[in-house]
Amino acid sequence: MNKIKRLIISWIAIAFIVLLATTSSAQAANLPEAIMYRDPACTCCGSWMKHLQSQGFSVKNVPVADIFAFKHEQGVTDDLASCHTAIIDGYVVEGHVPGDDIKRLLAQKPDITGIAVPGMPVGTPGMEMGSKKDSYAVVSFDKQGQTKVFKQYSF
Ligand SMILES: [Cu+2]
Repeated sequence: MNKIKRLIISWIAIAFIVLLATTSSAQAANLPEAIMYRDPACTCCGSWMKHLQSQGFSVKNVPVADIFAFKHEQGVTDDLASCHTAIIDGYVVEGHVPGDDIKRLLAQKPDITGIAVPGMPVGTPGMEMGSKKDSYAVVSFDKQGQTKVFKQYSF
């Protein structure tokens, strides 16, 4: 009886591992590459990159000498600006945006330039400081300079 029980448990375990492996690889295959442009001296950019990788994105890391000139070229105003600027599937993703919001953006494909977390709020992915968390919003923006709340995080 015990032997059968153990056998069943190991079968379930194996099935679960196979399921996990196939789902995570399928997810990674469906996600477009994130190209992250950042100032060469930025360190929290690397922490955000690790967050994206943990969400299944592959990330290309591109240091840029004049990151603010690059931001302006991408339609990121000074009000929206943060440390890094990523291009993902044609969208601009500015700052410490959570991976889940990027996935929703890619699924919904709205007619906007991109989404941003302006500044560097504490507690955003890559800006963790213990239990400290700022409330913040992920905002969408378009070429006309219109911004809208895409997702509100309140703490
Ligand atoms: Cu940062």
